[in-house]
Formats: sequence, C-alpha cells, structure tokens
Amino acid sequence: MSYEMITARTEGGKVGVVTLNRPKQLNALNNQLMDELGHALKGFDADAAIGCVIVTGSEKAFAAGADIGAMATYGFADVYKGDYITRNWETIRSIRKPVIAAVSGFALGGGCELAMMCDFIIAADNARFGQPEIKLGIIPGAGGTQRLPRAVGKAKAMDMALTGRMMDATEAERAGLVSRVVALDKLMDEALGAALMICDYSQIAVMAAKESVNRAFEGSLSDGIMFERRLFHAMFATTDQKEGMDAFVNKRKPEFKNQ
Ligand code: CO8
Repeated sequence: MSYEMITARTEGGKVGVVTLNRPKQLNALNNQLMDELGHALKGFDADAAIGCVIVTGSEKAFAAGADIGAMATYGFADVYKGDYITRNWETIRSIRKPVIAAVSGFALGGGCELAMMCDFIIAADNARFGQPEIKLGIIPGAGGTQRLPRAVGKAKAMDMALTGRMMDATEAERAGLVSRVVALDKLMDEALGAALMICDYSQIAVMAAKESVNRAFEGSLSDGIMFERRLFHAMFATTDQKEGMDAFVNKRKPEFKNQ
C-alpha cells in the first residue's frame, strides 16, 4: 500500500515512525488517513525487527481533529452504520507493541483522542490539547469523554468537554495527560530515546506490561491485580527472565532474545 496522507519509516532498524502528513488541513483525520495509519501500524506490529512505534504529526499540528469538511454533510444513518468516520478508529487499540504519541502543536478533538489511544504521550512545549467538539454542536466520539477523565480527572475533563478550551503542555503534564514535556526541537530525540530504550528490553515483557497497564482501565482493581499476577507468573516461563536476572546477578548487560 502506498501512502498519501502519512509517511512511515524505521529508525535504527527497530523503531517504526508514522508521521501524519496532511499539513494544509492540520492533519485533519479522514477515512483514508485512518486506513493508512492502521495499515502502517499493523505492518510494524507484524515486523519482528520492530520493538516500538512512534506516531507524530507536524510542528503546528499533531492533528486538529476529524475532518470537519468531510463530516459536515453526514446524517445519522451515515455515521451510525459505521461506513464513514467510525469504521477504522479502533485499529490502533489492537497493536500489541508500544505506541508512543510524539505531539507538537494542536491535538484537538479526534487528534487528542488519537494521542490518548497511544500508550503514552510525549509533548513538545507548544502542544495544545482539547476536545472542542461542543463548539460544533457535537460531543467527542472516540474516547474523549472516557479516556480524558481517566487521565486528568472529572473536573478538568468536564471543563474541557463543556467549554472546549485547550490545555497547554505544562497543564497537560501537571494533569497527567502527558508523560513528559520537552522543547519542540527535542521532541523526536526524546521520543526516539524512549522507543529505543523499550526496544532493548524483552519484547515479551514489554507486551505483557502494556497489556497489564491497559487492564487498569477496564474492569475492577481486583481483576486487574489478578491479571497482572498471572502475567507476572508467566514471565518466569521465558528465557528473557532467566537472561535478565542472570545478567543482573553477574553484573553484565542482558541480551534479550524475545523468547
Ligand atoms: N477539519 C478540517 N479542516 C481543518 C480542521 C479540521 N478538524 N482543522 C483545521 N482545518 C483546516 C482549516 O479549515 C484551514 O484550511 P484552509 O486553509 O483551507 O482554510 C487549515 O486547516 C488551517 O486552519 P486555520 O486557518 O483555522 O488555522 P489556525 O491556526 O487559525 O487555527 C485551529 C488552528 C485552532 C486548530 C483551528 O483550525 C480549529 O479550530 N480547527 C478545528 C478544531 C476542531 O474543532 N476539532 C474537532 C473536530 S470534530 C472531531 O474531531 C470529532 C472526532 C470524532 C471521532 C469519531 C471517530 C470514531
């Protein structure tokens, strides 16, 4: 598949980097872009050489939301049947390897929701997050009313969903929406550094950690604790656990084989 609305490349042979690439529309998200993004993410997930994926945008916009021009004439039947904006938004959730959002500029509406679907967000100091759907006479449709309150709490999530105001990078970090804030010109270095660090760990342990943290947002605490305990036990069936612990005991660097 050749891409028109994204680019996909690898860094260091280990990290997949997907860049949203509709600069004139501030990376507004439409069906084609979401199809291309899903295809690229699935490709990296299936590639044994890749240990982590970064999704990023442009300096001005990670993504300014779903494409308003494309949506403007849709009726209820169009969107409810799922043929239009809803059909391909969940692909990213099926990716088992870690996906980091490297966000600069606007991450609004569906753009903020896409960033929140990634495993964690590293933000540039010019990043601005928001759920401004209320200004368009609609509400968020891809997790903005669900993931945002889990990330920043009810008060800020309500404030953002009801007023449509944006949060800058400092506020987003303080509120727990993003894990780190760095200078704009350091954004990709920071994201790549984190990705390469993840790639050097046991891929099995990394995937299990991702699965287990995600479990914290679905179901009860006791179910989550039990899920984590069983995955923790399962780690002791891997060669990588033997290697990691032997390397620590013998004061050497581990060489994980992802087995
Ligand atoms: N859709 C389409 N085009 C857009 C969008 C968008 N979301 N955002 C910006 N653009 C276009 C503008 O129309 C403009 O195009 P043109 O040059 O042809 O006029 C170009 O990008 C540049 O935009 P501006 O001139 O407005 O740039 P500014 O720097 O003045 O402002 C803003 C930047 C603040 C980001 C402003 O463009 C803006 O408010 N954009 C809309 C933000 C928004 O409302 N986003 C939410 C959209 S609704 C949504 O995301 C619902 C998601 C539901 C997903 C459900 C799936 C399951």
